[in-house]
Amino acid sequence: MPSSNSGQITTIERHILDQQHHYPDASGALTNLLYDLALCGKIIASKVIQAGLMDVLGKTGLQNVQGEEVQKLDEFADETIFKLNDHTGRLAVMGSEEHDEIIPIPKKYKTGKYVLLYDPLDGSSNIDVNVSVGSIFAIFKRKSPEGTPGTLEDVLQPGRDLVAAGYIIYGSSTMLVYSTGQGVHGFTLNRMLGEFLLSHPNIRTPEKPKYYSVNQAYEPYWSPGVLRYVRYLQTGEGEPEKLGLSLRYIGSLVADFHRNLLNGGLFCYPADRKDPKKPGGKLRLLYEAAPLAFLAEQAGGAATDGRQRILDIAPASLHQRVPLYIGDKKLCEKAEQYIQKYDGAGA
Ligand code: P6P
Repeated sequence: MPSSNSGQITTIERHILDQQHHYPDASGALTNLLYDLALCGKIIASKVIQAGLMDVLGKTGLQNVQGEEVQKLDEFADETIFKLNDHTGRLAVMGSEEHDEIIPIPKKYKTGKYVLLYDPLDGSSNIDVNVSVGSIFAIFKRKSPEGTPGTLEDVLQPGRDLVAAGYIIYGSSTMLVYSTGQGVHGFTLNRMLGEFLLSHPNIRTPEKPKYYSVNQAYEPYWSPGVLRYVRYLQTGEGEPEKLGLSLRYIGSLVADFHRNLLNGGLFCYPADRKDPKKPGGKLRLLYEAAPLAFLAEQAGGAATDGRQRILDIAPASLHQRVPLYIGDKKLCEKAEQYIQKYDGAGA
């Protein structure tokens, strides 16, 4: 249950500023970048809640780099995040699920010391049926020299080097959940005030998981290790007692992740043989798996691709996909054990 935080009212701005005190050499750029992302969340939320009323439903007739139909809200969210961040002088470069290549800062603006990666509206196929969707962001420090245009190398960093990550979930309420490496904190948007207020300080994922989340329809395409692992999630084989997990799968990553973060559970999108073009599963490393893995670990959980820690994976490309097992730490470890045992050393 969200904490009343002993009656105190803490806005996200105040909280971000307080977080800055942990970094004596902080210039305030990261603080302001997080403010700007909170504002993006408010703007996108204002459109998402009207989705049924305004001409923002339906398709644009365009396809994104993933070959997926681009929903109008996808475009709006992508443009909002870009336009609020391209001129601030805080970023060296951006990367978005909606753009094939990295997005340079327009030449007329100064570049800054941070790199922003984002999935502007993940799960957008659910918008028309009123299922919660989310924006995911990941922030690195640039590696290329200050004052020069950002590069692909600035973007292709392992998640362990993240300085901040978070998501905004547009559901029954709009929440922003973020971490700068000092724990995970959740804020709920008070629409009257137009403020994100601290509602979930220091989120820790529960010791006892309640749910497992997987698209069971892909079972015919899983490896022996994955099959045995999912069977373990269902039966608790080898454990002194049943795991007692329920299956919950919304098909919207942020919604599935958020529920499991708060109530305890394991989300997985394993590698499968369903689509030869996506042998590593569907989810992307840089702006989905890695930022959520950062949060999961900060909240006492874990995230693996079935063989290694997500945060240790060095990205080879902007839209690289990875299998993802994320949430309860013990269940993540079990995934690696089953895959190691039944699929061998593998690639
Ligand atoms: P599937 C939504 O399209 C998404 O990218 C994630 O939000 C979600 O977890 C996943 O795809 C669902 O994929 O193959 O189960 O429909």
